[in-house]
Amino acid sequence: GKSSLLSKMRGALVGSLAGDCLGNPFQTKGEFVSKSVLDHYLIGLQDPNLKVPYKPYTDDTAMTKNVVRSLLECKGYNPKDMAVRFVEEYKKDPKRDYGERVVNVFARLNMEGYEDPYRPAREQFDKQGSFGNGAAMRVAPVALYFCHNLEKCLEVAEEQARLTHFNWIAIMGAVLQSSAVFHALNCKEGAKLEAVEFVNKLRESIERIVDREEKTECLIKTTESYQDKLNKVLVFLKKSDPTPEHVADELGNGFSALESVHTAIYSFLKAVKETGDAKEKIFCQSLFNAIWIGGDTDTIGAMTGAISGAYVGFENINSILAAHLEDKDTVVKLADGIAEAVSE
Ligand code: 8NA
Ligand code: MG
Ligand code: MG
Ligand code: MG
Repeated sequence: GKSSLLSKMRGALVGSLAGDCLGNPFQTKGEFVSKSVLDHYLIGLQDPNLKVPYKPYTDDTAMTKNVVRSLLECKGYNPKDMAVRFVEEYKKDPKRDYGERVVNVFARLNMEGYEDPYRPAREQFDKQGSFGNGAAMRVAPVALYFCHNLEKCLEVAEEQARLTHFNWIAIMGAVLQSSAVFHALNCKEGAKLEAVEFVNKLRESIERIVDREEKTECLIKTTESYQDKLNKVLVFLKKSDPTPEHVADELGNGFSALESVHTAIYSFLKAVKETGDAKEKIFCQSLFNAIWIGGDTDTIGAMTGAISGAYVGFENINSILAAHLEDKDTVVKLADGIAEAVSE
């Protein structure tokens, strides 16, 4: 019903915020955090007596908020408006750990006056475009806004990616992540989530996008890599105790979209399996899984949190934990704005 949709939308955006804020302190280059340290951290944040400064968000949330604002203000996708919002947000508040090279796209957009908002991204990296996960990390609101229309969700996920990321790897990552959030949001209440079924839906989304596009060598290669890795997600879900090193090696934990989106999907599905699909446990467990794998923990955390939050709903995200997140109330209001827009 209407209230469950609202709860799932809040869950998705607060979930993404939580993954960003809580994953951020654990970004690593090589070392992994121990299970007990991470457990202690996440359990501690659910203690009502703990007084600590709020956990700040990073680029992931800064951009996600502006995807929402643009969709709401324009009543749909408007490339120029969204590009302007990304740039103005960055100018207002640049110290949010943006990707090293995406800031060059912002500078060129600003300089060129948004005449063609896709051009700066297209010309980056010798016209190969960025393969970073920056287009996937911010895409959750697209799945929320187009929650009744998968075709449109995937199309806008693809288009918004191109504002900053022209490489198929980055675009496909945004498509895959949008599909994961879409299907988590649209899971029927009470129905058990089957990993194989969920992954098959993600495969179909990738194929839908490929069907509409010119079959360049790059697209074919990227698609194969994405589908192969979805297989690996299922293989890893069957393993009893994979080490974080092993998961990082095989599924990835880096800032390429192909090294991170699958890891977020795996972190979510693993939590569903580990908790026996117990909604009140899934969210925290999924963040645990994501952060434990190390590397780009804020972004993999944000993507994992968006999927699992959309699945379990806001009431299954611990409210004491949520109170530690910078700007949580703003994010809740943005989710409510989308819920209102889609029910009109
Ligand atoms: P991006 O487009 O700058 O790409 C991220 C990184 O990937 C950059 O260092 C690029 O140089 C590299 N890269 C991307 N495409 C190519 C290519 N075709 N050839 C060679 N190198 C390439 O930024 P983004 O928006 O995709 O980045 C998202 C990630 O960066 C997220 O993890 C986000 O949180 C942020 N991040 C920031 C920091 C920080 O401390 N500033 C640390 C980690 C991640
Ligand atoms: Mg970040
Ligand atoms: Mg960061
Ligand atoms: Mg990151």
